[in-house]
Amino acid sequence: MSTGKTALITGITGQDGAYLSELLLSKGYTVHGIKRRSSSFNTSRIEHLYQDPHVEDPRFILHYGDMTDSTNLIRVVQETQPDEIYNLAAQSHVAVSFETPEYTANADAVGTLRLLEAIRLLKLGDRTRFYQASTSELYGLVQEVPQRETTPFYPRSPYAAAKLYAYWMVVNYREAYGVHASNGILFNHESPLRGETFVTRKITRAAAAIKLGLQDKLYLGNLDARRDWGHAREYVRGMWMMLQQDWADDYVLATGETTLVRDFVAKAFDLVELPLEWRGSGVEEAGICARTGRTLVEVDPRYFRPTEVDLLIGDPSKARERLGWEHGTKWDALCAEMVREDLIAVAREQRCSAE
Ligand code: NDP
Ligand code: GDR
Repeated sequence: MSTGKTALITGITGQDGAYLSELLLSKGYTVHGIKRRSSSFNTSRIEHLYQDPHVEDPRFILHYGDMTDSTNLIRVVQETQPDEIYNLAAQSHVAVSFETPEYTANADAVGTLRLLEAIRLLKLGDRTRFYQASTSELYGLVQEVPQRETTPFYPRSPYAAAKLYAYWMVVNYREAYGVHASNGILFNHESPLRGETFVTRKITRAAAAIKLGLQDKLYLGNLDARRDWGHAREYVRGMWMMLQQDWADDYVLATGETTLVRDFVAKAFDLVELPLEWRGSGVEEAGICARTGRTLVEVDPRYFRPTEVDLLIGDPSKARERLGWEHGTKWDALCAEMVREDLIAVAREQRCSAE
């Protein structure tokens, strides 16, 4: 049943866009999403939500667009007149941002400004609430642990620097024009829908593929980085909660627990019954299967970043106290869910290629 509320989601085809769409549809929203034109399908995460546009009063509607195209964004905002905009679109891969710094700035930094300007130009400031997908990458070089809303920022990548600009534009539009605009400073959140080149999914997919005999080895970069990993489904609920408050504000969403990349790898391989022993150190480090003696994990310096974020651990107290937000899934349960889903997905691909 419709609540009459309308949301516009940029980045609807991504991990968070898919979970947020499900959440808002379940709450009776009409959901509009901006998707990029692509030469191959980019809607696999939201296919189950697709509605034939010919049905009467569709509640899930996609529009072509791009964060680098102001006129497109203004037109879509004007046509949809959203009560809530969730700006999730971004070139979101930190390592890729070192290769494409200018594009990352255009999409992630100026793209956010374009949307805020659309709200201002269309005089929607009294109606439209705005959520910005800010990030724990803003903290970068460790200044304080755990990191909270008041911790100073020190971005360590073109991605983080672009997100820093977006963060401050959100604060500025809130203060200068009274826009109900909030930053969610979200720590890493993962799921079976996570992109396959982010480290958790790369690991769980490789563990499944090695177990099923489709891959020999997993190559990784820095195994010593620590991340605060939560479940994406729980984090999109926090995004929605921020926009239901009377006053816009900025909130950290995190679990408060941090884990080494190396430990996530070990857990995933344990789950597929290929327990690892670590040998060597630095670029020589390798994960050897304790049962067979086979080398399953190697370090490849190609995956090192020019500047790294060594330690992320967030303090979600403000979100807990003011929003009532809680996370439920711990990193090892998250890892288990991802491995389970990847075993199913890889086995399905194996069957298809055999047919
Ligand atoms: P994904 O990479 O899974 O999704 C990014 C989305 O943005 C995709 O829909 C992508 O489209 C779209 N997109 C990329 N560039 C453009 C562009 N130029 N114009 C329009 N759309 C574009 O990211 P997540 O879902 O994981 O993250 C959502 C947001 O939250 C991102 O802004 C990310 O930076 C931020 N974030 C993520 C965290 C996490 O741990 N997941 C933590 C903190 C912040 P396509 O499918 O065509 O590529
Ligand atoms: P991150 O996530 O950079 O934290 O950004 P990612 O999973 O890419 O890296 C996490 C850590 O793992 C190390 N690492 C590797 N990373 C990748 N991708 N591939 C590897 O082979 C590999 N080996 C080791 C990385 O060096 C890093 O330390 C994510 C994104 O979703 C951002 O958009 C978001 O803002 C932040 O999380 C919070």
